[in-house]
Amino acid sequence: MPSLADEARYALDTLTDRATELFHPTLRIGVAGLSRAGKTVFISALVHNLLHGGRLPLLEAYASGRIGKTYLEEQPDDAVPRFQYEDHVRTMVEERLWPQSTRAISELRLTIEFQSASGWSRLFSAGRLSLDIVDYPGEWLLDLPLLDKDFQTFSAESLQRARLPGRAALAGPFLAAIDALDPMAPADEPTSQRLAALFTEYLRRCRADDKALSTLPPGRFLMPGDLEGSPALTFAPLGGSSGTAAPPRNSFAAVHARRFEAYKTVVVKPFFRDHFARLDRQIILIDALQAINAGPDAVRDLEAALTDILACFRPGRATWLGGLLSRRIDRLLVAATKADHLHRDSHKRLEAVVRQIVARATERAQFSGAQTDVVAMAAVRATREAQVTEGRETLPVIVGTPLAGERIAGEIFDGATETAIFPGDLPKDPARLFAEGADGKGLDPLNFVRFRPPVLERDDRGLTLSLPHIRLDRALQFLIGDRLR
Ligand SMILES: Nc1nc2c(ncn2[C@@H]2O[C@H](COP(=O)(O)OP(=O)(O)OP(=O)(O)O)[C@@H](O)[C@H]2O)c(=O)[nH]1
Ligand SMILES: [Mg+2]
Repeated sequence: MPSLADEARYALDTLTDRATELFHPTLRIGVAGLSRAGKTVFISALVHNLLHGGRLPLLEAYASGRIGKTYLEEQPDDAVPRFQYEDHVRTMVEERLWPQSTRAISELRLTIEFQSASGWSRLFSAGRLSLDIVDYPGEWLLDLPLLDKDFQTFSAESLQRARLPGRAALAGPFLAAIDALDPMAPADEPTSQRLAALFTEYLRRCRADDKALSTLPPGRFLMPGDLEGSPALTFAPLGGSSGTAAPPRNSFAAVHARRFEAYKTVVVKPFFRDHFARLDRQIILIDALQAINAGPDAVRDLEAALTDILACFRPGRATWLGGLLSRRIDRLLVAATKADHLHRDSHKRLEAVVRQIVARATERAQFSGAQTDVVAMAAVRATREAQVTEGRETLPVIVGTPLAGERIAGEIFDGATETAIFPGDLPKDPARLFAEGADGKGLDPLNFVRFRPPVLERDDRGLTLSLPHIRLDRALQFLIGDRLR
């Protein structure tokens, strides 16, 4: 349960936010996704398209010509790193490379001036809406459920998952160490460090590209930052004790339990208070294609991660989170990015897969409340579509410039040559991607290479046009459209 002081502080924060909101309408949008999901590219493309008059026919206010000036402004939080928009765009547009991985939270304020659609509101003043866009790792979201768990529950759940078929092989050395340990024995630091290192290594292996399993908490173990080596990050889930007696002081069980609580205090609660509890809208980016390609284990795992995430957005009243979440997120979008890796014919199927993953997660998390939608999109479209005729067959292909070093069927690309690739099809029936016990047999793996960002076209005056995308405008309409009326 939260302490009274905590609660008073959150209430005050919310009040302050609301008061400012009266004079200066703002919308705080959280952009989350596991690492490499496409957050940085998404935010950069969104801002670039709004600033540079991109093609956004599905954003109603924009299509009907009601958007006036759009500009970047000083962000509201002085202690949060600024989202380095200009650098990211320069990398993509000038170097045609993708931005560097960003491992922490960052923020950017974009202000939109618009004409209200109703004559009545227009009478008073032109509308103005500031978007505070917050980029934060999805790993931090997965930590939130820890707030309602004690060390024993955390341990039991973690070990149970580690023994699942898809993970057991990756967890081997860690599980062996846990099985050999007596949690009631007096703790010693080298052993604790070794257990934490084995546990971290197991979490890291799950994230490796070919496995594509979703991350398990604690999220900060894979991105420790300046907490690296601190006690709050030097623990591991332990096997159960025999009997119910409290573990002896200074035993492994007692020390690790204390550190687990410290992790919640120094890592999870500040994130919740300073960032999560202040969001109005949320987009969750998922790399569904990577999971699909890795097989049913990875797809089910992604679904489990989404279930945990959705539970954070609608926690029960009696829980730590539920007691404090006064400002509820009212719109939540789950977006599969990188749809430009598929031909248009498969986009609807990709969306169907994501819809199914989200539906199952929603049901399991007993999530309701926020308006939810899903979209298959590409924040930056790196390919175009074409047809290739082989003998009598015509194949739908995508054309782009693979990054230097990418390979398909033994061919290694040089980063300069344009290539047509037949990406393959998603199955008509999404259920095939989940099939329990299946290893994806019968499904041809999709052909993936990472492409370079596209060459930007120039208009008559030689100005570069905005970054091309797929359905970014639909995502925007869902996230902010109602506030531009
Ligand atoms: N083709 C294509 N590739 C994309 C797109 N978005 C992201 N990518 C690829 O995905 C990679 C990761 O994208 P980022 O935006 O850096 O992902 P992130 O979620 O910010 O990752 P971290 O900062 O590491 O957490 C990029 O380097 C691209 O290779 C897209 O819209 N189209
Ligand atoms: Mg990033």
